[in-house]
Amino acid sequence: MTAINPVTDLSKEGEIAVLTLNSPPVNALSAPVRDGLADGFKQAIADPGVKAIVLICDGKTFIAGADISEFGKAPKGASLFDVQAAMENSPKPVIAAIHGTALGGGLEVALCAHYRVAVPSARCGLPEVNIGLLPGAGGTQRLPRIVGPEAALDMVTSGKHVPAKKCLEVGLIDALAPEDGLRATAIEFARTVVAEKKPLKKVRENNAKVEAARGHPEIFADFRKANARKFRGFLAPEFNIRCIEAAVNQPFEEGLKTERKLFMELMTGSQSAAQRYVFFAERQVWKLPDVPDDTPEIAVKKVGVIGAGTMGGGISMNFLNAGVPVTIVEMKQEALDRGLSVIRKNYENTAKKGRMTMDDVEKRMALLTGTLNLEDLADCDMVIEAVFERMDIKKDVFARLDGIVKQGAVLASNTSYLDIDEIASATRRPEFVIGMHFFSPANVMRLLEVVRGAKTSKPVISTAMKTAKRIGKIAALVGACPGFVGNRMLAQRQREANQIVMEGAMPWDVDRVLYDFGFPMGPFAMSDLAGLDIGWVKEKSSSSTIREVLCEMDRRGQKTGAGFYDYDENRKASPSPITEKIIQDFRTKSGVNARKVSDEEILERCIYPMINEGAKILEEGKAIRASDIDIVWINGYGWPVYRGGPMFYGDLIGLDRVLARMKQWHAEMGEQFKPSALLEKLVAEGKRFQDLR
Ligand code: T1G
Repeated sequence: MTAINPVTDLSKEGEIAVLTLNSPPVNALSAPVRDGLADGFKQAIADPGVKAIVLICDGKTFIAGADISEFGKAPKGASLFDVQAAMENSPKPVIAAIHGTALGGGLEVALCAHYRVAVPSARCGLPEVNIGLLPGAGGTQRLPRIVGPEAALDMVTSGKHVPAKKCLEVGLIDALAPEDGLRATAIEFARTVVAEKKPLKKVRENNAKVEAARGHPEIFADFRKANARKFRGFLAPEFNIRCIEAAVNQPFEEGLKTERKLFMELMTGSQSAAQRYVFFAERQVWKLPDVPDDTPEIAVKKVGVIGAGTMGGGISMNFLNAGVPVTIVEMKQEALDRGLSVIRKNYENTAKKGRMTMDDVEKRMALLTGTLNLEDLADCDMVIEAVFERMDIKKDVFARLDGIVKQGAVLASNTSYLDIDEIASATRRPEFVIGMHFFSPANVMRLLEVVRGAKTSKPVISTAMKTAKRIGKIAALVGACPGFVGNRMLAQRQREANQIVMEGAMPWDVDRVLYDFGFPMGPFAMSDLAGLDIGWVKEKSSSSTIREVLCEMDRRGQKTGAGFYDYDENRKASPSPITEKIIQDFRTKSGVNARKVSDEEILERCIYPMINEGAKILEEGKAIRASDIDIVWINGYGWPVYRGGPMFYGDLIGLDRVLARMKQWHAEMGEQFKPSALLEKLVAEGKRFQDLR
């Protein structure tokens, strides 16, 4: 065995050379890996004793793509294209042996081999679209030549990881190897290719499928139409489609040029920069500076949920989906029955859509127990309370839990706003109390805000975070403060959205600006969806806000067919002349002279105070890092991922610009715009949130 470089070895099994990469964690195509491949292939091809070459990786996976951390930096090392050319034009058969994931540049390298062998658990994909890019090493030209343009469109715009068995069916791989026999099988395969003088298959010459699609532009028109809503705002999906179009309509080399040009446009753009930032932010969020990974964890084998309403039901489903038994508690039999039947109905609907079997439904329901007795939670390892959002009720529940649940169990509250420390003070074990703030619908929304109290212990924090990962959530650890991270910043936006309407804009103007920015829905349409009467008490209503006036007129949102908007029978929203009149009357009553509020001002007034509040959250230590705040907003509040999150966006547009506006509004409109000290400091030092470590 010869060490080509620290991450590449070359060994020989008789006449078969085996080039082995070993660059943890995922054998990404870093400069050393590219150098190793270039030198390794050169040596193997030049070695007269070598008749074929097997490329294989040590560690948990085959090459998982280009090294994303190298993007945007000065290029070093061998060119990937040269490595691919050496493989494809090798006079000796090259076989790629795949385990784990062959993704992005990794699959593109494998597609330059003449044959591919994989273990059944392997998966292949071109997920570059998930980081705002496209396969930039020939993937958009070679993939459709194997799987056809339609399947290629689906793979490059979804970024899905295709299981090896499916890859075999569609011709992406040529043979399967036993899970524990990849290396031996690949070497044997190579020997067969040599012995039987099998052709050196170059994917680039495989034109049948792309030629068959020539003259059928409807393939692309239909695909664009079918996915317009899903791809809204993103550049990368459209650029990927254009590359597949080029594969159909242009000769291979021309198609490669088109791919290169479009790749560089995305690579140098802000969307991919944002999505690459989010890629690493989603991995950073789990790293807790003062709670090391090896912190002891409480084993969670049985979970209790208090409240079988919308949140309690959704929370329970997460655990049932993960195979964890749940006992759900309600006060009244009727409410319990309703809660249990909603959970079953949700599962049955999923089964109807073919996303699970009825057997799966029954398996999950068999793990669920309903009860009216809180005492039935005594042996739970974790209890999550999802009762009415009132402090007195929460404290009463926690005081009772304290007397019932076994010592050492995690006592969690799903409060979305209230003080975790005060809730914990109702028990004699505040160190076991933590906030686990789910987002509605709790079985769908990916985000979990894990709220550490002043006394919450590290094992409890570690348990909550690891439990979040176990139930498929992305969790951000945040500090206890009103509204935590998400709702605290949301309050800034809601306040300004309402204020801007008072000053002259209409709710649908504000919603349009935020919708065009990339949010799935604006604040007023969202309020209509949630219901304008949340927290509204009819008896106490005094027409003191536009929202109160709407509720008093029974315009409580979509559910009453009218709110800020009017809704038709299909719940399609349209600006309402009634609401417009209410707002104008309200301004007159409040002595406000309406003025034209520009779209630019609407956007800045809604977003900049959020960024400023995010800075305050960081300076108070209520979030570990700025990118955690971005993870909260992207996964819990619909912030468009291609804008990286509010803190990344602040860095992108320039914190000096945000500060200047905050100072202007502070002077013009008051304390609510007081700039964060951290924001002032970063601007003074010419730094960004991303520079904070
Ligand atoms: N580059 C750099 N670092 C990477 C990486 C990559 N491609 N993939 C993973 N890591 C790091 C990650 O940050 C983490 O680091 C550790 O590896 C483990 O990752 C020319 C342009 C492979 C399915 O998009 O999807 O090729 O936090 O926690 O859950 O066309 O990682 O430990 O310090 O995610 O087991 C295309 C990205 C690149 C695949 C493994 N490839 N990676 O998941 O581990 S663009 C991708 C993944 C490209 C070419 C183009 C997943 C995984 P740390 P992890 P995992």
